[in-house]
Amino acid sequence: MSEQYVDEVMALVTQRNPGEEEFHQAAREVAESVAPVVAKRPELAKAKVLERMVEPERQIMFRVPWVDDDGEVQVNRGFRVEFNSAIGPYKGGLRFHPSVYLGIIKFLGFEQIFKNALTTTPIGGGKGGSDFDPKGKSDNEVMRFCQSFMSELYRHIGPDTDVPAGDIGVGGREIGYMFGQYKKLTNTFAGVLTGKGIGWGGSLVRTEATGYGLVYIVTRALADRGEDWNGKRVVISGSGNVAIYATQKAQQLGAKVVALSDSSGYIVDDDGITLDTVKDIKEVRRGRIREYTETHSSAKYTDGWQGIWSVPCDVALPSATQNEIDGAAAKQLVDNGCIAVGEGANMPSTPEAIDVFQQADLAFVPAKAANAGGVATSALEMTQNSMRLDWSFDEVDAKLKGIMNAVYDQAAGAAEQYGKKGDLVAGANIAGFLKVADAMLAQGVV
Ligand code: NDP
Ligand code: 2IT
Repeated sequence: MSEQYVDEVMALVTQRNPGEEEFHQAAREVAESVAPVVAKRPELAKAKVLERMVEPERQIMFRVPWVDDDGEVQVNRGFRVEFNSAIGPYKGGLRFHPSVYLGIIKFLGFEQIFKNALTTTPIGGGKGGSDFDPKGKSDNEVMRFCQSFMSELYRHIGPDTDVPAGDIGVGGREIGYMFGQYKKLTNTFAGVLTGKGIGWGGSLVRTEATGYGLVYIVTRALADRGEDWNGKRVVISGSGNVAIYATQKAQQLGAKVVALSDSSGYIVDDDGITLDTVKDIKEVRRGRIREYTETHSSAKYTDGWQGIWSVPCDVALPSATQNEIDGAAAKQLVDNGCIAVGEGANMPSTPEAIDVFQQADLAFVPAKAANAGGVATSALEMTQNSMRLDWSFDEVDAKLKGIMNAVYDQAAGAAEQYGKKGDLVAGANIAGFLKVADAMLAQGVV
């Protein structure tokens, strides 16, 4: 029954969404994990819960015209996929990257449903973005783009409807420009975006949250094996928001982070990465990771981002983008003695890579659990906006830690309950699915 059910759901997904390979990949993984659960609960099959979940409640695509610094008209495409609102308003980031098309936004929006359910906070799933490339654009160009993007998006979102945030290419600067435009168009000061600046509705810890949360949950996975971070060699891909704050927390807990990357290449510093240098290059100057070697003679730069997985490490935290670890890279990590992998990025491991990790029995914390700290802290920002109160850094950090523990417990608990002890991929998918599925059953066929 299970295999046939997966085939049926996937036939629907592939027919309806031709060419959207990343979405097919994300949907197949969830279908395979939850098929045995649906088999045990016929009411879920009868109500076609998964068949409804793979169809977004609403998809918006729009033109984003803007004028560059040379006076040329540019046209980009904007997206917002409002996937599932069974347990709360649509919630999820916006990605600005030239590779963005509907299939990327759909895989991200689909995964967001289950991730958000795991956070224990009341948020549904959605995602958006554009094929706009912020790299090399002036601040004024980014502002004009963000204003044009929001000139359409504003009519679809709201603090109780849909609350976007950042993702690749969208950080504090972009959220600021979009918030300003939303406020101007609607004449309301609303908690309609998260990741806002401190002092105008933002939450302390939101900037750090995804990276910190990743390290908190991997701490649990390590502890289950009698291990901790002390003295561990850590390789982290990317050098953006997630990678920087994962580095910071891992270092605070005694680990030695030896490698970081960007889409051009990677650096290795066996003395341990000096994070202030990376923050200056990436956050202040918006430069390239290669520049690190200009001030650190102990470091070596290599062209090409894939090579980072050949760097021997105890813990790997892929925190750049989807499908960045393939089967061969996973095998290299395992052969070099890696004992734990935590996915900071969304879907960074291919299905073949996940197979390699699971066969090797290392601690593998999948993205829906591992990077849930960012969106969880976004939900805490929404709470503070509703209360018109600001919590302290320590208060939010303590709540984030509590949530990451709860995410881990739910994923590990569901895995054990459904006969897959230690399989956090199955556990996270099942626990997230059941929370949303039960809400959908209660709310009828809508
Ligand atoms: P940033 O834009 O801050 O940083 C992205 C980093 O990844 C950059 O170093 C970038 O390099 C690199 N990168 C992006 N695309 C590619 C690519 N195709 N190949 C190689 N490297 C690439 O994004 P975030 O740190 O916010 O996001 C990183 C990952 O974490 C994404 O998968 C995102 O979906 C996920 N995530 C983010 C959350 C958040 O709160 N921000 C929450 C949960 C998950 P370059 O500068 O060269 O492009
Ligand atoms: O993938 C993600 O969870 C995010 N990019 C964060 C989403 C959010 O709403 O904070």
